Formats: sequence, structure tokens, C-alpha cells
Amino acid sequence: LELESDLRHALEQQQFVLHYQPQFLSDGKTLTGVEALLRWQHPDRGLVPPGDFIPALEELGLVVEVGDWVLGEACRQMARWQAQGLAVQKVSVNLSARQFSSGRLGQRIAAILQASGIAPGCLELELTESILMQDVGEAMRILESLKRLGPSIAIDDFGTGYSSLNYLKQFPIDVLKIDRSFVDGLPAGEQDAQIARAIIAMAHSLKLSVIAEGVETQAQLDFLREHGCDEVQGFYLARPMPAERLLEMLGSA
Ligand code: G
Ligand code: G
Ligand code: MN
Ligand code: NA
Repeated sequence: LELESDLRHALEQQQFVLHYQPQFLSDGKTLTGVEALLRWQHPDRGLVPPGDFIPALEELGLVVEVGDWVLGEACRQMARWQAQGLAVQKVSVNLSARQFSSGRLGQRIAAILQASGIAPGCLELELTESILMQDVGEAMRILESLKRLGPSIAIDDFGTGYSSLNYLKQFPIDVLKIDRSFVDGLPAGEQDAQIARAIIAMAHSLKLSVIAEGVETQAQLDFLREHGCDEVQGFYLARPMPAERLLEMLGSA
């Protein structure tokens, strides 16, 4: 398979790159952090989005190795930005199911954090509900070991899976990310509006912070701010971009 040999070479030839999408307080102005998003800079195909190759990485068993590279590169970039005086508080990294349940993930993350020199609290790990619900006992054990290292934990695509509220309460998590499918219909769509309000209220009653993703309009931003959503992320505010562009956009302090 051409894709397989291409992917095996991509790592050693350093064809993977991270783009970073800014996240803001719901004033839409104050930068809080960035989400690291993997792309493949392919010699012929150009910039390939993760949906086109992450499933293949999973199947080939390469997703753990690439995932470790993503974690390392995101932490190194965070250290660079901080050295450049950029006011980025945290970098958020998506974990795949295989990566989450790979042995010694905590030890590898501890080593990555230490090598980068960033404060562990500057790293956030994004997990989906389905990753956590596969084996709840195992997930609890892994989450607790990760939390002890210092990173915060966010539940990505929240509302699309089926996490039990009972587990949500027990898991040591910090942030719910409202899935963009619910942000789509805001503010006019009555169902989406009710779901978004319910997620915000539930997050706050569980003492969790809540961020909405996929914000594409001013009206969506207004709704989310008025209803107490803590943070926002989406094309209306900023698209994912290379690290250097973020530096240009924000300027150095
Ligand atoms: O950037 P884009 O919208 O194309 O991302 C599509 C999907 O790929 C999203 O669900 C996102 O969470 C996932 N993704 C992006 N980068 C990474 C990564 O580094 N690791 C994993 N496991 N998933 C990622
Ligand atoms: O599953 P996850 O939340 O990690 O997916 C993140 C992906 O969502 C990113 O790759 C990014 O390209 C995409 N994304 C970010 N903001 C928006 C947006 O406002 N609209 C849409 N349609 N996609 C977005
Ligand atoms: Mn994500
Ligand atoms: Na998401």
C-alpha cells in the first residue's frame, strides 16, 4: 500500500507539522490557549488533514509514535512562544484511543514535559467521551496518573458520545468542550440553544470550565458569552495556523 510506506517515511522525514488554533475568553479577544492540530505536509499531495491519515496511523500501529511526536512538538513550541514573550497560557493536544491506553503513557508524558521545560499545567490533554467510556475503571486509573503529572484534562466533542453523568462526576477532568454540532444552530435553533445552555449549566455545577468549538458567527459568540460559556474557539475568531503566524498575529511582548 502506498499510503503505508508514505506514512512510515513521513515521521523520519519530518513531514508532520502542527497547526495551532487560538482559544479565547468569551469576550472573543483575550487569548487563553491554543489547540494543536496535526497535518501531513505531503511532497505531492500538499497539506493533508488528519481525518485522511489518522485512521491509517491507528491501523498501522503508528499512532502512538506519531502521538508522542505531537506531544513533544506542542510542548517544545510552547517553550519557544514563552521565550518569545507570547502570552499563551496552554497548549491542548488531542489523544487517540490507542495512545490513551498505550502502556506507560504517563511516564512518556512526564519525560516529554521535563525535556521541554514548560510548566506541566501549560499542557491540556483532549479525550473524547468514547475513549473514556470504553473501560471506565481503566480510564479512571490512567486519568488519575495523568492528572498527577500536572496537565489539565478536557473532554472533546462533548455531547456526541454517551458518557454517564455519574462517571463524569468522578473522573478528574477540568474542561468540557461543547461539540461544534451544537454550536451550529445557535442562536436561533431552539434545540441547540437548550443543549448548549444545559451543557454550560452542568459543567459549572460540576465545577468544570466550558469551551465552545466551531464558533463561526458573531451571533454564536454573543449567545455563548451571554449564557456564561467560559471560552470559545472557531473560524470566526481564528483558524488553525502555523506557529510563526500566531507569533506575527500576536506580536511579541
Ligand atoms: O484539523 P481537523 O479539523 O481536520 O481535525 C480533524 C480531527 O482530527 C479532529 O477530530 C481532531 O481532534 C483530530 N486531530 C487533529 N490533530 C490530532 C492529533 O494530533 N492527534 C489525534 N489523535 N487527533 C487529532
Ligand atoms: O475533534 P476536534 O474538536 O479536535 O476537531 C478540531 C477541528 O475542528 C480542527 O481541525 C479545526 O480545523 C476544526 N474547526 C475549528 N474551528 C472550526 C469552525 O469554526 N468550524 C468548523 N467547521 N470546523 C472548525
Ligand atoms: Mn479537539
Ligand atoms: Na471537537
